Amino acid sequence: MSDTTGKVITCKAAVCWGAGEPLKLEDVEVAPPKAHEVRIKVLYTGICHTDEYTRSGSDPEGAFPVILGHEGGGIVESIGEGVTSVKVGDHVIPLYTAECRECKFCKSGKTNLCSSVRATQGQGLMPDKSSRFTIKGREILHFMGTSTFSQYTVVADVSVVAVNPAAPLNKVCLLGCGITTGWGAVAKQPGVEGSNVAVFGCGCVGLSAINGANLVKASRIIAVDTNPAKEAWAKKFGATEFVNPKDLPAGKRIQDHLVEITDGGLDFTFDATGNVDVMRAALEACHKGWGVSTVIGVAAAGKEISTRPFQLVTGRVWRGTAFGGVKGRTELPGIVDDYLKGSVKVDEYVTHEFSLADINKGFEAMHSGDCIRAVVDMS
Ligand code: NAD
Ligand code: DAO
Ligand code: ZN
Repeated sequence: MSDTTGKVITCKAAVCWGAGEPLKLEDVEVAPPKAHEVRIKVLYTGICHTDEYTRSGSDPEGAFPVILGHEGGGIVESIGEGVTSVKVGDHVIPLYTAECRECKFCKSGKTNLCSSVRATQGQGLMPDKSSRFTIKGREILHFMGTSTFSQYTVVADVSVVAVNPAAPLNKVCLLGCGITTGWGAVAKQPGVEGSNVAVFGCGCVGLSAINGANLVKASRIIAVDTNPAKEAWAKKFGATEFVNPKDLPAGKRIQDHLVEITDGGLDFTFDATGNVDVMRAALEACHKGWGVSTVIGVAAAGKEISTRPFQLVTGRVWRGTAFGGVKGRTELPGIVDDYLKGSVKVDEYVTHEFSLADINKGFEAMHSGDCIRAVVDMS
């Protein structure tokens, strides 16, 4: 038991007060965890596009004021009554995709989505419909059930997993979203071994999908990105080829080019751009009869996907995945161990590091085109 157990902790947090505003460093009060809740001292957090999506006001359902952040790593400071999933002192990763192991979804064996805290998480609240964050008595909302842009955060016990303490948290915090998402989307997709694969978008998520395709021994891994600087990145992560759609002859569509160079199309394609036109191209680049295209990217509000239905009638499959289909509490410790053994890349994604005071520079870096992931030191 620490000397802060049961007490309100006042600490620094980067608060988003409104859409489009830079985050503001504030003294925030963090209440002790209630039953089935865990208070975590956050040591590091990555910045991911979903944080920016809400900060910039692109999410029409984004609510303020809020403490963003969902790619974190820290140490359990205290636990509420009934918590058995973690203990004080554990090194943990908060999970924006909970795993209760009791709901219809968890028990289905068909999905990693979990309904246990879904409704309140979407409202920026803890399961009892209240917040643990205040500033001078004013309630501040949680985000994605994680809020890792605070030096202390409170999460539901189903939304956190203990990992090997030998793993550096300034790296494995990234397994809380982007890396696990890309890796899982490929590694958990049956049939990729020996197949040809195209990954559209070579950011953190796409590079991780490429790494996953390499690990499961896909025969051909074609990376597609409009940024020429991503060729070197893609090849470093295992791509066998790189195509920049901008280099194609005028009027030539990327899907037609890919179908030509693969004798009819890809066995598997993955969208890691969030662009709905790219999602269509990824589907239409699939081989007739069996090609499977997975949407990983999150599209801007109001966007819709389309293709000719004949693309599906003729045997292509269009699917999607959240958090790579990974069940966080069950599978993330093993992924951390695979990282420690050297099979899953993590360190390689960290291109920028910032202090909490400079967290807004991390958001600027994300728009620069040369940032794969920025990690923020929360101390
Ligand atoms: P990122 O911005 O770092 O990478 C996107 C890449 O796509 C960039 O390299 C960019 O140059 C490239 N790109 C942009 N337009 C393109 C085009 N027309 N053709 C080819 N390449 C193009 O983003 P990221 O962090 O890798 O995330 C990728 C997407 O995945 C985002 O939409 C993000 O919101 C989403 N995401 C989804 C999940 C999930 O669970 N499904 C989890 C994390 C992130
Ligand atoms: O269970 O209904 C649900 C929603 C689950 C949300 C999954 C979020 C997937 C996209 C996350 C984007 C990046 C963090
Ligand atoms: Zn569940």
